[in-house]
Amino acid sequence: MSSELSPIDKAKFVCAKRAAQFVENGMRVGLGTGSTAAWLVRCLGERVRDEGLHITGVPTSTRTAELAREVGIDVITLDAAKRLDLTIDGADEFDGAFNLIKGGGGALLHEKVVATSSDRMIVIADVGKEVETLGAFPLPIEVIPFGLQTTHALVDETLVSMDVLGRDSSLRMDGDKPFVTDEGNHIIDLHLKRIGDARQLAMTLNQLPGVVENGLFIDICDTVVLGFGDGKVEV
Ligand code: ABF
Repeated sequence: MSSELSPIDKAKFVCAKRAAQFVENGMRVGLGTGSTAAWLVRCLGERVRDEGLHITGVPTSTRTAELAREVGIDVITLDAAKRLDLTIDGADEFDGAFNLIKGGGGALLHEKVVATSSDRMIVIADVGKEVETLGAFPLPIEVIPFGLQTTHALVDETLVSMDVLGRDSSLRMDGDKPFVTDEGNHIIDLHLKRIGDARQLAMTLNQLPGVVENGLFIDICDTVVLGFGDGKVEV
């Protein structure tokens, strides 16, 4: 299958396939969202079918839940699973300390709740996601619909005092309407270019009323499985 793929898809496929090997029989596994995580779910489905692997999956989005069921993975809620052995998910950016920007796909809230309920988090990423300093990728924050414009203005004001290079922000749209998350919230993307102190920014953003969560994952991921366009994988 991998020989017909473009280099970027091959990179996503090979890291997902390698990461699927971390999953053992009986595990409760958090299943990420995005195109790389979709490869993971398909690879796990193959193991369920071909090796009789038995796992229960906790999906981080309705999209992932549908795909997991399609490929034969038992799906349960996080509350039913309580604690997870492992979460495997994609990312938009990761740095040398394995801190991440996530949420380009709009599922950051469920992704963070699931990842932090897991004994470990493995990120699967193509090599283009590796950065020296986070921030080139717009940082998503999830905000409640009530007082959306007021919260947006408060976020903009707050950015003025933060150690970042850019300070633009935009409400994520889906056609001519604001994008709606699985929790019925909206997303504001922060165009910061370079985030000097990611830990401080994450804490500050989450203290703003109206902000539910931000896409910075600090000290959550312990392993990155990196895929390259020529099919090479690094763990
Ligand atoms: C999710 O999918 C995210 O949090 C991240 O935004 C995105 C990565 O997408 P892809 O794997 O399609 O590049 O994991």
